[in-house]
Amino acid sequence: MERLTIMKGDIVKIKADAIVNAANTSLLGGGGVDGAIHRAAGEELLAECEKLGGCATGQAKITKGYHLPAKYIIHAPGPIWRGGSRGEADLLASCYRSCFALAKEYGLSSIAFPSISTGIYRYPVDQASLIALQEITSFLKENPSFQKVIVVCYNDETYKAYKAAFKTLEMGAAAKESKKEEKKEAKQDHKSSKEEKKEEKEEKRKGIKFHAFHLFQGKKKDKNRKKDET
Ligand code: AR6
Repeated sequence: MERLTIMKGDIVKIKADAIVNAANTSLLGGGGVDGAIHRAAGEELLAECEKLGGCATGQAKITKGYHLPAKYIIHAPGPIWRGGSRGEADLLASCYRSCFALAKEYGLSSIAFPSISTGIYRYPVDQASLIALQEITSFLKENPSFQKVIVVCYNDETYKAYKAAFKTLEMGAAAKESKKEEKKEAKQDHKSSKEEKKEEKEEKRKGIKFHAFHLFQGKKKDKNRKKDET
């Protein structure tokens, strides 16, 4: 089973242990995916959210899923895009990490994400998708028992951006892997040439010994011959 799925669809229909809501810091609902989740989950969701006291950007809080097929909703306010130099990338990565921390704390094994911050908060989706997938793939790598992460893209543009980002990351990983292999081979070459040199040295040493032995034997014979002559 593929542990990461990128699909087009509506996140409120996804049956997973948790779906993530691209919320705002009040946690009291809004437009976009937040509005859709509150409508589908029902009024009880707002009642629970009112007790949470908001949530900082980059952090996450969890509620029940109420009328959703998902058991839980993890609410994560993403950063508003302000040009990219106001810590947006770190805050967005932190959203994903905070969601995963809650998923682990609650013993969940499947989670669905929307593309946090790339709607009303205007984060460029080509950049946001790379950050999202980087966080997701490294979490999956570090948590082999976690079963499934689904990225639910609401429109074509988002879906294409995530597919492209996935390819970019895959190529990056492949390049890293082949560099590692090259380094390993070079190390082995170096080692074997070292071994060859050692063997050569050993051969030479033996050769010298052999030569010395013969020289010695020759001298001994000469001496004996001289002795006989006298
Ligand atoms: N399923 C999956 N994705 C969806 C859905 C859906 N049903 N509906 C929209 N999207 P946005 P943000 C996509 O604006 O940018 C709210 O008012 C959408 O196409 O929902 O983080 C909050 O209260 C886009 O790709 O969230 C905050 O004030 C992605 O979800 C603010 O918006 C995120 O778009 C948060 O803005």
